[in-house]
Amino acid sequence: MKLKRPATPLSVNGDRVCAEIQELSQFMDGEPPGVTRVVFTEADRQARAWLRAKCVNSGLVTREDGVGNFFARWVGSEANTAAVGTGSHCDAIPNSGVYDGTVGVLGGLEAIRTLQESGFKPRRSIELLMFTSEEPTRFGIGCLGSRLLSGRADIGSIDRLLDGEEMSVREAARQSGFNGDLENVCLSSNYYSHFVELHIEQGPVLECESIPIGVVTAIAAPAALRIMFKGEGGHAGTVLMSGRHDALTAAAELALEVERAGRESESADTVATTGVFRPFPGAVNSIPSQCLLEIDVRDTSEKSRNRAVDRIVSFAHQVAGERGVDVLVETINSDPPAVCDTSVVEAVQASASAESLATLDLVSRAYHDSLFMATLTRTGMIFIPCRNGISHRPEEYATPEHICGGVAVLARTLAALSLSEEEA
Ligand code: HGY
Ligand code: MN
Ligand code: MN
Repeated sequence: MKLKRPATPLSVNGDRVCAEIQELSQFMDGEPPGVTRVVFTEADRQARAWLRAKCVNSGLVTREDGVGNFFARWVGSEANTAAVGTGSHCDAIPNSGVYDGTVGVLGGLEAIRTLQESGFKPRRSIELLMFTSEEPTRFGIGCLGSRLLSGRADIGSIDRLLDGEEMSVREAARQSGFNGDLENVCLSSNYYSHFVELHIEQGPVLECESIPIGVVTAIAAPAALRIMFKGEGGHAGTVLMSGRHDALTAAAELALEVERAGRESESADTVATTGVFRPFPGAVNSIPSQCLLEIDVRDTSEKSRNRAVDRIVSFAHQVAGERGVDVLVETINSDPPAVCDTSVVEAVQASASAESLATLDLVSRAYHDSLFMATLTRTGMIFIPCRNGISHRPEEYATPEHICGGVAVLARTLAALSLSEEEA
């Protein structure tokens, strides 16, 4: 597809966008240096208000849906044709970094302002999104907002999700000023013609190869399990070893099997992690009567991912039988991988060459809201390097130069897609 290129030269205001990324990080729960910003907390509400004001100041038309997905639209000359979307998330897992998600939200705003300031006139509207709850921190499932928005979420199962205080998604959304109407979050299939997300790579490849722009070709398939072992518990001093049904030791065996399932997979892309391990009651002189594990399994191939999941689940039942404990297995999510759309991939590559920036095609091992936007419209992602590939940690860092390069490529891509004739 030949894309018309915006004729105008672009200059990104790097000081502005980098200052805003730092400014946004001040809205946090907990203490620095790590950033924690859980969905629908006070820090999240402050960050949303701050972003909304920025977008209104840039002349964008803003709105929020029932679950808090935020939209800021630069209306194009053909306001009724399918728009071009860009954006990411601002929520942050506990004790994490400044750049995960925010580079895509504030980089998207900067790309729009760069185009505005260059005199570019969009044909299709260009719309910035900030998705609600990309991280699984509060409700246990990732990409909550984009799942609903793309129609990939079963509303009944979303209604059954409860946070640590037994609060539902709807109730928490209402407490943050949204109407909690989940039924009307889903967008029609012709709402967007394309979607592009700018994000830090969250891995080491671009930095190792000294390449400033990653062109994402696919997004790995994530699955998450919640497994609860229930034993008898009892007094640590009076219950002899032979009579024990210890939930924690069963869980410990499973956690090591999770690691083996990742390591021994026939696919080098399989990763398996026990991220949550919670014994109960957690007293030194009490044999754990329960132990909860939350397990994250991914691969670029859904088949390999499912093979690892099946191995973990059957081991859980086996070890429960051997140790005389009960086990409950729940699948939190099991999502297919996404393949990025060739027209968006081409647009990103052409934009990077217009900026004389080298590119590398790569697969995203992290999941993103683009995983679900890809089920709604033509979708692609632009990665920039992050230092030592570190993410989800306070040391997460992206240089101003790489941020500006990513924004410039995003701006050109949005401009080109806004002028494209491709139907939604
Ligand atoms: O877990 C992920 O892949 C994303 O960073 N939420
Ligand atoms: Mn993340
Ligand atoms: Mn992210």
